[in-house]
Amino acid sequence: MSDALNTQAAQLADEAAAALLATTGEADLANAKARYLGKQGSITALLKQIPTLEPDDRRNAGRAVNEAKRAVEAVFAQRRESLKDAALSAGGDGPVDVTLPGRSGWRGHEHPVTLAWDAICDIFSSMGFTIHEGPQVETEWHNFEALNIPAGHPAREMQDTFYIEDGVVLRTHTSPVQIRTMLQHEPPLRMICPGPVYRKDNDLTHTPMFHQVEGLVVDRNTTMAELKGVLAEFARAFFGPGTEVRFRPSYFPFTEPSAEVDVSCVFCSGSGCRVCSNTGWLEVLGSGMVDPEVFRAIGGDAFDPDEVQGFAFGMGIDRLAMLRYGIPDLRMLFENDVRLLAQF
Ligand code: 2U9
Repeated sequence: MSDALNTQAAQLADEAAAALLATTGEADLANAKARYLGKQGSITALLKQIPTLEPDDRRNAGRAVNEAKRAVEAVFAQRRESLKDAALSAGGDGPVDVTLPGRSGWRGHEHPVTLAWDAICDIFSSMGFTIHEGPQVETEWHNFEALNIPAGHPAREMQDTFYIEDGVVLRTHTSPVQIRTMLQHEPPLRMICPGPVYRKDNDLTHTPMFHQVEGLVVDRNTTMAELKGVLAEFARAFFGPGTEVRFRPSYFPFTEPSAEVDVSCVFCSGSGCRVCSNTGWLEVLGSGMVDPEVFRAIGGDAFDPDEVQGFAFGMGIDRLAMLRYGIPDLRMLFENDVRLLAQF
């Protein structure tokens, strides 16, 4: 009787091992195990027969059936590991580790020019300036004539300006927005106008489209001292409280007197480096008192140059973004390489 049980146990162990090794997945493996070792399993059935045997036979058969059981359990464990490894190396759905942190989704980033644009608008808004935008396709009158840039002026040359048709251009600066605003609003005026502008320029430091922000203040008692105060305040808010400012005489057709504004180098704090060509200063702004000819172009009584004065300024947003965020090459702003953008 015990011999028969021994033989059966050995046969079942072989059969079970083959069945377990032939399984292809976790569920399959669990079913195979249950067929042999589960409550209704065939090896379990042999175990149940042992107490019915004669005492001598019981010991023999018990050893043989338990050996078969252990062998099958070992094959089961081995097969479970190899199925797990295969699933992991196939990248398939191996066992899920619920303690792993979730993968965050891809989020977009604000472009450095947008960040600088918003920072500039915030600073001037806090000083009481309103923000205006206008058309990018402009008449020659709004873009040039009204700004004291008459026909024949070098800025109006075909090689500098994109002409759409006779008398119509892509704006070369945002100044026409101020002209349009003055035609619609009476003084006092305190405004800035950010936006894209276009010039036929394309080299290391120029792109055919770039971004400007210009400002204009018109009131009865506006002075150059206020211009200096506003721009020094802006420079400190944008580049940091330790920023120094200096004004140098300059020339623009639409302002008189005119001044260029330098800030102490944001990289070396004025001690001299490659970025500031060892001068300690960076040129960032143009400015001046509005030329009375510009007010005369607006016409009417509201902007009578004997009654009101104004100051104006202009700067390149792209250049300010490069200085603020330490971007070394202008072209990086227009390539839209996500390795750069993802840092903002
Ligand atoms: C009106 C009257 C005057 C705007 C001004 C500048 C000086 C200036 C440059 C800075 C770098 C352009 O981006 S840039 O190349 N701009 O230097 N702009 S004053 O003056 C105005 C504007 C509008 C009605």
